[in-house]
Amino acid sequence: MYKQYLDIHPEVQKALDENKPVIALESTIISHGMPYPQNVETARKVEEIVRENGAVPATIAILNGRLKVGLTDEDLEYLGQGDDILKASRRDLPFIVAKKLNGATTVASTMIVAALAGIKVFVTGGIGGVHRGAETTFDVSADLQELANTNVAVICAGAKSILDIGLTLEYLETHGVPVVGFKTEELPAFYTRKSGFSVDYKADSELDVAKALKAKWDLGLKGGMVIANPIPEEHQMDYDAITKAIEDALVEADEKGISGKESTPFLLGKVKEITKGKSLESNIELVFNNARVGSKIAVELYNL
Ligand code: PSU
Ligand code: MN
Repeated sequence: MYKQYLDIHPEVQKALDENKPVIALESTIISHGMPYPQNVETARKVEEIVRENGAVPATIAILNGRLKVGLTDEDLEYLGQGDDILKASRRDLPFIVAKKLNGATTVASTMIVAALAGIKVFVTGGIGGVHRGAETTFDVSADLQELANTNVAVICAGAKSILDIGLTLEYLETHGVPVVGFKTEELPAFYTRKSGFSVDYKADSELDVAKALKAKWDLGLKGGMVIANPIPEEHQMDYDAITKAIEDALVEADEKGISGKESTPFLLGKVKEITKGKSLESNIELVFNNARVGSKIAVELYNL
């Protein structure tokens, strides 16, 4: 039934048919997570890095209501510049598809479409989580429920401290989602390698992660895994500076009454403004790093 809604790029379909590693990539990071033209440049470069590391990239988005798995260069350009691209999470999919609209997929909806296409590994920058103040706002990203239910591994750079990292970890624990540190005992906090929180397990290699994924899914334990890969030392931000920038951004979001799906894009934009663009540079570098590690994990997984 679902196949009628999917458009899988021929290169991606070929890799899937030949049982070769494919990496899913999201598009909210392009349309709502970074400014133009760095967003499109980053998306292109990430696809290149995935190829260099032995996998086939499949950037996912919704165009004219079609669930696209693998995009053309013009598609990427459109997602980077278009002004009619909705931020599409799980709850948005039905109407965007039925009304033939355009949508950039979040971690949650990228996982959904990846799973429909048979893709097991997904690389991004950061996942959504439990927002600070969620005890009153109830703002908990749908990404967490998706990680609980959908069999796709997500390689990211940890959780940003625009979120309540402690509560995000508690939520993931409740839902049985392993949080794995890639060569680290400490959960990275996106812009920095430090967060003050521990991961559940440290993986020493890509193969370690691949073996754990295989075991999880062989055992019928549904859901994904968070593989947290720290930003490279030379690209991380000063801990105190980024903490202050995030706190100022949160205060402004509160004063302006920003909530719901606008919250994450607003905070990312503000942090970039406050850090005079430095946070964007770090963001781009950590995505490149995740693409390298994620592709190698996929290669190991497909060899098991
Ligand atoms: N974190 C980032 N950049 C992003 C996002 C998160 O550093 O672009 C996006 C991802 O697509 C993620 C979404 O799935 O924000 C979470 O939004 P929400 O909290 O509204 O679920
Ligand atoms: Mn939210």
